[in-house]
Formats: sequence, structure tokens, C-alpha cells
Amino acid sequence: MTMHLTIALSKGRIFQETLPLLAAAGIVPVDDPETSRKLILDTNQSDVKLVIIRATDVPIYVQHGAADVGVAGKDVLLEHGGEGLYEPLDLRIARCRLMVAGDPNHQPRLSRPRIATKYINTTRRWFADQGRQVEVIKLYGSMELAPLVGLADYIVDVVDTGNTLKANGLAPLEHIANISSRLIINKAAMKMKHARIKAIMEQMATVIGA
Ligand code: PRT
Ligand code: MG
Repeated sequence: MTMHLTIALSKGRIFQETLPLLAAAGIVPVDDPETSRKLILDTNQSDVKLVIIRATDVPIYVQHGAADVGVAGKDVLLEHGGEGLYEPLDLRIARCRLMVAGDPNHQPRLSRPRIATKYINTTRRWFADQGRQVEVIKLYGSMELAPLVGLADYIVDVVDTGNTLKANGLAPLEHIANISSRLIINKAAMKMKHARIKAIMEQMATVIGA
């Protein structure tokens, strides 16, 4: 019986930065997701497939066993909650910081400041843990716009260079967490396909120096 292995990845920076780690594990995709319209990519290994999905969907596929293994940002994992997943390896890629940001000269409304974010669970937890009353507004992208049009007093978003904030007259104000991408494993797959997954983890670990 052959043990098929499905690996979930998002396009863009995570795919690009995971490629050398996959290569260290002897896995090389046959198609390029930036040019191919395929959602399931073959690799040089006939029993290994890559599924290319939105970054926030990666832990959902792995949790439900639609993929055995995935790569997801810690920001996405904090928001997902990590149910049904192991998170054994920090891949140290796609690094950034999860921050509260805003216009440093803005006077927030006195009652409950409004926070716009796609990270609603993490944001609620951050403010609740400090006993600060806020109203959280869920957005799906372009968080930086919200303070500019009066939709929110602050945003919670990931920041890398800070150039996007600066270009919109915003600044990082509070540091919530350092973020990097993690290897995640479905709990049942970790048992059923243990040798295969352990080998991949060890080969990846050698190149990240963990
Ligand atoms: O883009 P899409 O809506 O499809 O999904 P996504 O944004 O969730 O995926 P993607 O591929 O953009 O990000 C995947 C993961 O990369 C995130 O979950 C983070 O863990 C990580 N990462 C690292 C980042 C960044 N750096 C980053 N800079 N994710 C997003 N950004 C955004 C940031 O929010 C800002 O708007 O890039 C913009 C530029 O950042 P600055 O600070 O360099 O200007
Ligand atoms: Mg993006």
C-alpha cells in the first residue's frame, strides 16, 4: 500500500519560501502555482501532491485531514486556534510582527475605540486580557484604509517593513506577537504516516538550522 501525502500551501511568499525546504525533503513541484491554474500540483514524487489554497484556509484543510501537512503563518494559526493540529516546527520564513497600528495623532473615541482587523479572535483576546473595552470590526483586506476613512480608530495587522503603514500616515503602536510560518500536521496523519512525515520534518529542520 502506498501512503499518499498531501501538503497544503498558499501562493506567494509562503510558497516561494517553502520551496527550498521542500527541496531539502526531496520534493520538487512540477508546476508553478503563479502561472498554472491547477489547484492540485504534482511533484517529482508520484505519491506527494501540493494543494494551493488561501493562507487562512490552510489550517482548516489540515485540521479536517484534506491535507496531511501544511505551512501557515502563526498569525493565521493564532486566529484559527490550532484545533486538530500539531505545530512541530518553526520554519522561520515569512517573518513579520502582529501589531496594533494607527495614526499617532488621532484622538480615539472616548467610549470604546474601534479596531478593524481580519484577526478578530486574536484582537479580542489582546484587548480583553488587558481589560480594555473595544469594538472589533471584521475586515477581509486593506486594513490600512479603515483609520483613513473613519471606519476605525486602530487596526491590527501584520507588519514587515512598515512601509505600507507609513505610506498611509499610520505607525505601529503595540507589538502583539512575532510571526513566522509553521509546519502543521493533521493529528491522525501524524500517527498513520508517521515515518514519512518525520523524515520530511527532519530534512526540513536541517536547512532551517532548528
Ligand atoms: O494575500 P491574500 O489575501 O491571498 O492572503 P494573505 O494576505 O493571508 O496571504 P499572504 O500570502 O499575503 O501572507 C501569508 C503569510 O505571510 C501571512 O499569514 C503572514 O504570516 C506572512 N507575512 C509576512 C505577511 C507579511 N510578511 C506582510 N508584510 N503577510 C502579509 N503582509 C502584508 C502586510 O499586512 C501589509 O499590508 O504585506 C503588506 C506590506 O507589509 P510592509 O510592512 O512590508 O509594508
Ligand atoms: Mg496578502
